[in-house]
Amino acid sequence: MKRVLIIAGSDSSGGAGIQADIKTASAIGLYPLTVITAVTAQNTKGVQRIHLLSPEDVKYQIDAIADDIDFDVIKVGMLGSYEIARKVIDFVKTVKKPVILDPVMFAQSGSRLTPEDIFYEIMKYSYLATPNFYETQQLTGMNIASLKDVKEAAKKLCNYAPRVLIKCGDSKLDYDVFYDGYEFYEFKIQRINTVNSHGTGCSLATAIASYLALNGDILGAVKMGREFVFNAIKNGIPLGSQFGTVNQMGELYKNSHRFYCVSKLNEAFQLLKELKIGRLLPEIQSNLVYSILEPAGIDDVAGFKGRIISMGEDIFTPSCPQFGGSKHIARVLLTAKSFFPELNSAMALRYDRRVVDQIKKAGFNTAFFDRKKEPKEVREKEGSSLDWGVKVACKGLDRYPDFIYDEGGMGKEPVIRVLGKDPFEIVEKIKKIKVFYKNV
Ligand code: PXL
Repeated sequence: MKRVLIIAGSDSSGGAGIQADIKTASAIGLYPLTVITAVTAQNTKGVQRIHLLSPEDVKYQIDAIADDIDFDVIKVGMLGSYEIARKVIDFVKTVKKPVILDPVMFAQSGSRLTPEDIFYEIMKYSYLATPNFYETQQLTGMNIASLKDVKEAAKKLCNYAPRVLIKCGDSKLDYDVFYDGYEFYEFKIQRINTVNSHGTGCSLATAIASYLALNGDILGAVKMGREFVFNAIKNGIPLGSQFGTVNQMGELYKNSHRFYCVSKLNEAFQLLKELKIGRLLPEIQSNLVYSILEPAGIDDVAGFKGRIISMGEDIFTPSCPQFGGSKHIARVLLTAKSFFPELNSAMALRYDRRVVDQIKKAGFNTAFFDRKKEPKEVREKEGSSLDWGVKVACKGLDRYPDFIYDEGGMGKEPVIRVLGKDPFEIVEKIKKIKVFYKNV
């Protein structure tokens, strides 16, 4: 496992600083070693207090690591004072490991965290510096108004650092600029409308350091780091009363859930195949879906694209399960899940009144909606019909329904929908009621 040595300050709100660095490195798969320079007391409203550790405290932490533990890359964030920077510079000029320097001057709230003249010297020992727009203006003394100005600033900064990534997300400009002393690379900024962006700068520098350690390619590391931060912003967490924080773990958890859902759907589908339930599928065919735990929409629900289809008693599917693979039954699930968050899986079956009677008799919890009562405006709005029906069926229930059925309507086949916490619960329920279809 690659290791990143992080030299940075602590942020009590957990969003930026060393907390962001640790989460970022861990999410990417590196082991974080930490040297803490300062303890800040802050929340989503601002920084209340900054306590700098003594230069000796910082040196002791550096020596403790350097004396015993190997690492692959260094990330430097908040330094706090010239004296602390001195200790860090004395260290980084002796090690032959790439240093990713985030020249942190201000917190997002505007509080000053480090005087800027510290950075000219440490930039010389860095592999890459990652100033944001304001830090770039401070460091160059320029008033930057265009992409051309950014490039000029990059050239100026490369009198100190060998490479720079100038982050323009907090300006009106549309591109971040990477300059390696030879060529410029422009990266289009994809903005997300959110207040939960605390921690982006720290996370980006650590992500770049981490990918550099893994791949050894700085341009690739910059690209991957930017994508990492984009996802962290996309998964941001509303926190406190003002600026929430990015979520470095969000995509990792989502992806591991996604993998889990797909493999479990495959397993459950094999069990369904063995049940020989071809004759239980509706005319419109069926689907079996499985949602991640906190879905944002149908793209977070896995299903079989092209549906599950029947031939005699057998069932088939033309595709592997994939996210966004189902439209109808995924929507049914998401609406039911808004009432009963424990529901994660659903499947459609052929309707027969006698089957429904037997399901009820067997003690299952059933719910019903009547398409004849569907309001005109719902009927006229494409795709809203099932949403309405499932809401009607779930409203007022104190436990989730095992089955939601309707008796059809103009051009709509009646359907029984099986619901459960996971696809295996669906398989078990179908196993129990399969015999009811034989009796009709
Ligand atoms: O994002 C810059 C930063 C770095 N380090 C610490 C911080 C912040 C911003 O708030 O608090 C400790």
